[in-house]
Amino acid sequence: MPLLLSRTALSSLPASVAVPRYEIDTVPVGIVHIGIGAFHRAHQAVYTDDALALAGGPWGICGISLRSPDVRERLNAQDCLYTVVEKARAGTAYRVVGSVREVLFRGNDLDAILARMVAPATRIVSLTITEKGYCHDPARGELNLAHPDVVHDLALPEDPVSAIGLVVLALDRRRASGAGPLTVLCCDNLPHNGRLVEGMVGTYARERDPALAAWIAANVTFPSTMVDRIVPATTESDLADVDGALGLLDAAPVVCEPFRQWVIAGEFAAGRPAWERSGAQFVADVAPFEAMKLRLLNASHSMFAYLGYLAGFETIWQVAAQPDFVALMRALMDETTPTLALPADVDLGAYKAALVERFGNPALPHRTQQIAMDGSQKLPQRLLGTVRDNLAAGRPIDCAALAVAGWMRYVAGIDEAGRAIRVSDPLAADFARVVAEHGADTAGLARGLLDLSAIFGTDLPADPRFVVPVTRALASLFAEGAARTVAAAARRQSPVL
Ligand code: CS2
Repeated sequence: MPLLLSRTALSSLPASVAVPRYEIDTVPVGIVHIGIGAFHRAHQAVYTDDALALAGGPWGICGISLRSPDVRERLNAQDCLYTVVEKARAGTAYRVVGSVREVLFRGNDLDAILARMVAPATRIVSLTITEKGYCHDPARGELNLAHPDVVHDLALPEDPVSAIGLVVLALDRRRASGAGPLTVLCCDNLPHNGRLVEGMVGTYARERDPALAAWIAANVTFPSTMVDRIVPATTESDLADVDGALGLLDAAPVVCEPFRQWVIAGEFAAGRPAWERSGAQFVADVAPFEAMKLRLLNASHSMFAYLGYLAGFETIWQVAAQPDFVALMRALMDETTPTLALPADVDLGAYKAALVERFGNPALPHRTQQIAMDGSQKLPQRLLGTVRDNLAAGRPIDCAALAVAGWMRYVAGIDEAGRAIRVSDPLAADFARVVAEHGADTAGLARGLLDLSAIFGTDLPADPRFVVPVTRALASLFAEGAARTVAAAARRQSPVL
């Protein structure tokens, strides 16, 4: 039986596996990260691992898991070390990351979590809790005060279940104990994510105590970030593969593409790791980069997820191997481009070409069904902002309309072979209600879904320039199926095909 990965076992790893180039034991915790899932471990923790090796500093990470003790059990058993497996077409690279120094679980470590968040040594609280973790109204970007978790936390603020509730409780205690300023760093795929979280923390804090909200405004900063790395959920076969490469058992590896990008703007109230040394870009305004990534990468991802799933493809690289789908992705990106305003040194053409290449990486199976999750929380910033900007300028929106129709067809809940689709979304009950009401009436279904104002606001459902093409595309998806609808759209968009 091979040994478990651990500090003492690091020296027995094969030379091909990179290991931390600093003394992990002596690194104090300076960052508390809420949402210690695969994405954080393959992204910010890697940047921090590099920064610790290159520049040192008190920037170990305490990871917090809100929903399940699983990661805590796995990581704590192996000194919080884990392998990042970078999979390229050309081969695989393995590195063990040491920046995570502790993992706690909300379920039974609340006191320890608060002690960490309130400690003066903690200077940054960062978050990757996915879009739905913010309990917000995605169309308006505001905290949803009627969300059950928010209602719960406002009634019992000392026992928070939401991330915002936990952060504000910790801030309140920092205020009381004089622990000093803090940076709250959102690393989720939301537009203006720093400002958004600042607004939600402010709303929640004001509900609790206006004086607390004022203290937060004076002592806490909320930089904005654009984060990018494709990190599919780890599978059993990934685990076996890593164990083979290491000659040790690793119960918590993460698998990702080689590419990574992190763009950050804004003040850090109490210092930060030398992330610029590990490749993070510090800019004056992150908004153009966020828009580029959300509206090109994530929008195409969602489009591939819904239409690709419906056409029978399990993974993104399989969808990206279909010329019609790639033509449609290119057309969607071209449709989106006039809404973007990037600094002159950003080569958008190269960025778009790289996206097609990245999606096509067959070494990295990324399930369409994984990306299809939580569409209600994703559509506004991925597709609907583009639609609004293009409609305002009188430009076409056909590709985005087809992507939205793909989402509608998917949440209708039955695939093209008549099998049930497992629709995972905080608004799944609303979808089911609309589907039950309208059955096979496509226009009614489109109308019912468009009426969900948390997704579409009130402007888009009232605009025939959006409603008509979406309804038409949805009808085609039902009548012709996804593959034929995509082929026809690809032909229309690029007549040379
Ligand atoms: C994906 C993202 O699951 C999803 O919705 O679109 O997680 C995507 O892989 C990352 O944003 C890439 O940086």
